Amino acid sequence: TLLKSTAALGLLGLGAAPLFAAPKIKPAANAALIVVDVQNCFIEGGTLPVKGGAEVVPVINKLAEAFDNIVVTQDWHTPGHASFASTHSGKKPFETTKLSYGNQVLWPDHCVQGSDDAGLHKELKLPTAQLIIRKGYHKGMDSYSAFEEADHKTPTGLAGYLKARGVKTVFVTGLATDFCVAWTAMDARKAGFEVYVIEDATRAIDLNGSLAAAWKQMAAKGVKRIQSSDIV
Ligand code: VGL
Ligand code: ZN
Repeated sequence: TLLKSTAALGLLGLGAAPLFAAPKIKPAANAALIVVDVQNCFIEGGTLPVKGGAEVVPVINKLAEAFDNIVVTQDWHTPGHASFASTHSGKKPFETTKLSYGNQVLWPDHCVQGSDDAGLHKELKLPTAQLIIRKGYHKGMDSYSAFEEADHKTPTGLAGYLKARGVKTVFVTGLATDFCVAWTAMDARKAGFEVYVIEDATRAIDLNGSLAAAWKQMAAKGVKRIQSSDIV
């Protein structure tokens, strides 16, 4: 039986880890949790709701207890932002257009600077978070990534901040898996960090297969895909 064989493993000294416990990853002191865009705009009732978006909040609150360093991001657009469909005549949300830096998906107006819609979800509890980084604030350019804007040149300063604080590993959570989480995770790799995405602490938009594509691209760049149960 299973019980007998596990007991036998124990006798053989092969059962050093507690029986049936999930393998644990313990975030080191030089790790940071990045909480991407858990804002009202991306939650049901907001301007660009992500299905199940609110479900990440309790997962992230629990994960936060395991981290000394936490960085929070906010999508923070000007009115009339270049990523808004309403800015481009004849364009509808979820269509694409070509901007100076490349293709841009056009979104409903969302996360406008200073609006309640752009506020952090009120049940997010991150008392030890020390930095809020806002992105997408240049009117003519989007920024899915918390590290650099869509021209792949303009830095937000996050890589420098993390390096100055001795951070080597980042764990990325939040919204949306296939846009801001994925771009943040891939740019973190590019900046030289070890990177984990905690899948059940994210939810996706999944536009035309974007979720599967994002996981594939992240894997190709060495981003590790884990679950919150691997940590807490
Ligand atoms: C995001 C679409 C537009 C995100 C931001 O946070 O993933 N997605 N702006
Ligand atoms: Zn946006």
